Amino acid sequence: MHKWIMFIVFAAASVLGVYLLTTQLPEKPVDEAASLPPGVTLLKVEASADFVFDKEEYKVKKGDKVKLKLVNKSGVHGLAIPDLGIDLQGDKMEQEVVFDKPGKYEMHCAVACGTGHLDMKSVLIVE
Ligand SMILES: [Cu+2]
Repeated sequence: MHKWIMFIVFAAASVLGVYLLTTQLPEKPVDEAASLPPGVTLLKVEASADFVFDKEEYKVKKGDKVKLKLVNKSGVHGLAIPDLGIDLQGDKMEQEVVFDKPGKYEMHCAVACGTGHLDMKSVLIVE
């Protein structure tokens, strides 16, 4: 009799465990910033199928060590900042950059993604 109760408790706990694993864990936001090396900040640029980046301008401070990361929310895009020699696309979607020259840099999509491709632009400001 006692064994049965233990078994049921164990089974219920297992089911609950599996339920929690399958339903809750994937929704947990991953704190990407926490995994960065010390002194490095994350600059995430999100591109979407409407041929836009998520911001019209991105700001960093001179001397900042930044992990620049492009995330394609939908569609296939790239991120190029020609004046800084940055070209993110395909297998290479992130790069560590030290911005040591203040200025305004044009950034644009690096992958011919469709009709709005040529308008897919944004600005990076190094203060
Ligand atoms: Cu494009």
